[in-house]
Amino acid sequence: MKIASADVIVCSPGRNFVTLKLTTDDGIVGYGDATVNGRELAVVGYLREHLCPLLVGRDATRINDTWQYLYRGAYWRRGPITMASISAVDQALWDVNGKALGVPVYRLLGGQARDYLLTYPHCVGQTVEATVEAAAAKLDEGYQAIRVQAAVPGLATTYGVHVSKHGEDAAYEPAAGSLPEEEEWDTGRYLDFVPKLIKAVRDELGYGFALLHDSHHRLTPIEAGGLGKALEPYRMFWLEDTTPAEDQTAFRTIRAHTTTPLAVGEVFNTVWDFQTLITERLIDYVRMPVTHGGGISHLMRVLALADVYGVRSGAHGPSDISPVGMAANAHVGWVIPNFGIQEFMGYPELTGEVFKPSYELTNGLLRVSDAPGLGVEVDEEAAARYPYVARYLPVNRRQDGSMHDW
Ligand code: GCO
Ligand code: MG
Repeated sequence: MKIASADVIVCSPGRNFVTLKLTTDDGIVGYGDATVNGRELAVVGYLREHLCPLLVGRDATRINDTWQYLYRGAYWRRGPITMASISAVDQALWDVNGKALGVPVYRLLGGQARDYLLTYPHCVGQTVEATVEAAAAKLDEGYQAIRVQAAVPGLATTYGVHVSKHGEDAAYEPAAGSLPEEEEWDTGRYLDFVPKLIKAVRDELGYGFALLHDSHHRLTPIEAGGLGKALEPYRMFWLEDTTPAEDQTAFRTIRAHTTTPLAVGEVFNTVWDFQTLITERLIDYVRMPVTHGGGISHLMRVLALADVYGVRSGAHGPSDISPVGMAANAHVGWVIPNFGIQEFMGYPELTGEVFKPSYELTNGLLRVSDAPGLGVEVDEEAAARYPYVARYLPVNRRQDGSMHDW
């Protein structure tokens, strides 16, 4: 079974997605997600100009060799663009091989290890009261885990807390064609506010569910340690992305000051980003998803290392990872011993016109289907109706006008 063609589909049904399509000489089609939010066309260029020509004619059954060829064989390694591109190839090859054998990908990965995947949605609001209300509504729907974020009082804007008509975080979908929105940031106000928000959620709704919060990489190590400590009474499931992600040693300081469980890695892309964090037991959850972490093959290796050190999975699952990438996350979660939780933010309605996943989300529990491969169909005619739209994520400035970290 040889790869006969490699094509890149770029579409924007509600938001931008980059999808690699591999077709074999016997007509089997496999898909892989390569979406990098706000830098989509860089991945398109990497795939179209540099990887697709290498793929045509290769043996589609040699997933491992192709991975090594694209990673080890390249002089310029790692980085989000390279690893999302390799990931898309890897996902598409697993999809092809599952379909060729008539089995879901999870069967090729060793088979089912659990009956469902616990997921968490986003609960957001402009006030503490509105956020508690949003959280209560999700718990009523049956969710057993929730992430809460609210507008920080005194700041003109707070990332990710605008509620759009779909209940999505509209801040993730800035106006098309515009320059990045400039949001305001003040660490003191944030640190004063978050313990109050989390306390209100526990006081109003109790302790019978997993509670998560995301700091979006904006704190220093000692500030993060202090926040973790302040949140200890509220028994968080995790505190996510406290410090800028480049610095693995920052977690030594954070860990020394708090027992609040820590999650990081949604912007990581290889096992090397986790080497210190995992082997020194500095984190509790690996946020790296299949799409940005070199594919199913590479994420499985990272999670095998994590398992040795008592670290569990918690894959990134925002609406900027396509349903193909979400399915790939789900197949991995289905088979590994150290599954923790899966983020499932949800998608704009239009996304469903292009991507038809067969996984099912019921009462916050995600189940993969027995459809061959990854189990996601892509309607290319529908995709053609929604061409790419330039969109940026927002940036942050402190109140004195200087730039702040993501
Ligand atoms: C999350 C992420 C999102 C990201 C977004 C950027 O935990 O879901 O932090 O909030 O900001 O996916 O592309
Ligand atoms: Mg996050």
